Amino acid sequence: MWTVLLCLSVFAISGMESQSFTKRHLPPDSAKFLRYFLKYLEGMDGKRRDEFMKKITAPIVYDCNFEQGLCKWSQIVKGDQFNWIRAQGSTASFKTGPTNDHTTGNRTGWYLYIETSYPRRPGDKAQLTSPLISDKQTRCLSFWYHMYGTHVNTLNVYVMSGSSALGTPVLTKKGTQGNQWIKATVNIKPTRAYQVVFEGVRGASYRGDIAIDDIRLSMGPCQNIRGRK
Ligand SMILES: [Ca+2]
Ligand SMILES: [Ca+2]
Repeated sequence: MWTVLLCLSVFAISGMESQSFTKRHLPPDSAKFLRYFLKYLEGMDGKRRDEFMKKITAPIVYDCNFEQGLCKWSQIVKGDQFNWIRAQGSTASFKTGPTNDHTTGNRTGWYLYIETSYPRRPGDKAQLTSPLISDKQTRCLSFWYHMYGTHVNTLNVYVMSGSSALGTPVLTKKGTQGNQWIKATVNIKPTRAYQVVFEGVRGASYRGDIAIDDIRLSMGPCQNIRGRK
């Protein structure tokens, strides 16, 4: 029983990413749980403790809902033709793009999209990259995409490693998928340092907006849960 409670409180604590953690952040009873938890750790042998800590502190390295900005993602400025745009609500054109972001489901939420109106031309590409990830941990890349419009072209995801060439996409979605957010997951099993790159490709007309939201790169393989919203 205590183990479950302690684990739960530590999960909650480890979820407070990038916040400096102090006692005042804890609900009243959690300080007690923490004391028990530390005792519990003391009772473990070294190897078991290391394994346990590894499991419960497995970080979500990049978890971006675009509510505050691009997080650690950045635009590629060389080799593509345009940039992803951070936006709220509907895109500028009728019958293409999402109505709202995925995180909040309302007009206050932000997402990224490619605007395919003039002056964009067929085949123009916009690329977005993660920082270099240099450990060799298996990770699950998950994200939500929205591809709606009569001339939606392609969303590619690459795991670029070892050179500046993008290589073969690890995931490709083509054509309109309806006016809805859809979840995608991809396992990444790196053998060397890599960057994840999202690429939106413009189709034949302005009705080709492609949006992404809630990108996560979490530790461990994907749990294979798909969803729609
Ligand atoms: Ca969002
Ligand atoms: Ca660009």
